[in-house]
Amino acid sequence: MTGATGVTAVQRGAAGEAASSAAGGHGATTVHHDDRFTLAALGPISPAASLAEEVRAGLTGMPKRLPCRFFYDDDGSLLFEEICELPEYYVTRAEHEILVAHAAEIVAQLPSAETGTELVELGSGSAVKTRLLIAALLRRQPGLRYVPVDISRSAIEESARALLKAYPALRVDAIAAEYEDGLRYLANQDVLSAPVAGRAAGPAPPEAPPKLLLWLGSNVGNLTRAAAAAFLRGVRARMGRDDRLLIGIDLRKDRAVLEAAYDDARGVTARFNKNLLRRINRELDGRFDLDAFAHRAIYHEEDGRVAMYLVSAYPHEASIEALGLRVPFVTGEAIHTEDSYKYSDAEIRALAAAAGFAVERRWFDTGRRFSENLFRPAVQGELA
Ligand code: AVI
Repeated sequence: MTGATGVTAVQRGAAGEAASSAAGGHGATTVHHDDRFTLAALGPISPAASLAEEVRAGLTGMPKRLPCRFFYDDDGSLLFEEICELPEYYVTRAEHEILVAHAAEIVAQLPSAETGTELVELGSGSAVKTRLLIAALLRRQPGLRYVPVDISRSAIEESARALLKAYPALRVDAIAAEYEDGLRYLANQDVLSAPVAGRAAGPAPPEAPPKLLLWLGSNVGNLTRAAAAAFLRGVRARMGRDDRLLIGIDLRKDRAVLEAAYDDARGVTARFNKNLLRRINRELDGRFDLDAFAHRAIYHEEDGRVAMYLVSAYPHEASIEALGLRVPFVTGEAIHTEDSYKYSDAEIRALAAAAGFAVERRWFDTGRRFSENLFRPAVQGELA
């Protein structure tokens, strides 16, 4: 187990909580809670476009679209948690089933290391499923360092508190940041490898324990296939030979099952989708009438993608006062709000190869709806 936290020194603040800034040259703010928990809140290095910019571009373009990353304000995050409990939304349950059945096997598959493995999670959220892997790792090593990377600082703090209470041998060094900023920060702190152009699997920093990186929940599905491969190439460039990536990927299946999963009988997903308009009303002084739009989920089978739309029920105009914008809609006109890509086995192998990984092992739920995939950095020549 490493004792190093990878974050810079802290100064005691008046409230008894410690705070520092400019860790690792990233303008990071570190809040040190106690000797088993640190949190580095990173300012974005290259800030993503703001809601205002995306709304202007997306609603003045043709066809109209809004990016799905804006679903997740506080209300949207709560609605997403509700979605995860819905009978139709099998994704969360299927992945949970896999981890309950196979966490021990997954952990046994990792290269053994005297130092013990460290766990790095992208998009940890409430970390419910992660507990199964934490428990499995702690059965084979005396202590564990867990590094969750999530944009929501409050979600990280809440889940870290619960995990530290449940597992006395755990330490948590959390990072509140966008994934890519978090990964860059970890490389700068020598937790992950720094990418070197043209290198196969980068040498791990000296004496760094091997990492198990987690990217669960089929979050990869909300990227286009090309963007998913590009993002994973960046992750791979920061992994050492003995590091592994466990990635949860939803599988292609019947249209009826998929469309119900994204258009549930209770209308929770519809509210989640319309929350985008509510958010524009609230944050940009928008005048969207939510009843003028219907929620639609359509499986585009050829692309293997469930697309969500908000469809105008009749001709009307919505204004967004903060942008000085009037947005006209004709009957049936759609705003495209999300794609959720589903993968075949061949598409998962192709994704891994395109990102410089080999698929080491895979696990499925009993209904074979979802897959958990252990990727390892491919060695030079392996993918040729
Ligand atoms: C977060 N993401 C993986 C979800 C999905 O299944 O694509 C988001 C979601 N959208 C509607 N329901 C769930």
